[in-house]
Amino acid sequence: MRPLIMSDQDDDRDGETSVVTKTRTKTQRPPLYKVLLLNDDYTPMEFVVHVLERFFGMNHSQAFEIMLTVHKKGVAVVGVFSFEVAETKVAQVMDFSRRHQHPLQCTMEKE
Ligand code: TYC
Repeated sequence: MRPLIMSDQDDDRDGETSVVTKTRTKTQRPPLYKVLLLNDDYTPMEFVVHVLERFFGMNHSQAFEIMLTVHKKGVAVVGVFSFEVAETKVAQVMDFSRRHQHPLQCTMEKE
């Protein structure tokens, strides 16, 4: 047995005092945006299916299903993206539809 002395707990032989601080950096997730496709009475169903395949990477049966949802309910979320990607998708769909003279509308909203 020997007596408990300071150096057992605190090896402070140089006489300096050190303070350890831990910073917890909160990582902010970037906001996400839903891209919505809207129904109308004139755009052909096959055109909408093609848009969903071409710009949203859906296979034919997924695209057909989502197109029917929009047709029946008026609107559906077709994807969730960062602001820049959502903005690009909306612009691509609107431009493609306009060039084919269809009134198909696509919008985005913050999730
Ligand atoms: N309602 C259209 C029709 O009957 C089809 C359609 C589906 C149009 C989805 C737009 O986003 C849309 N031809």
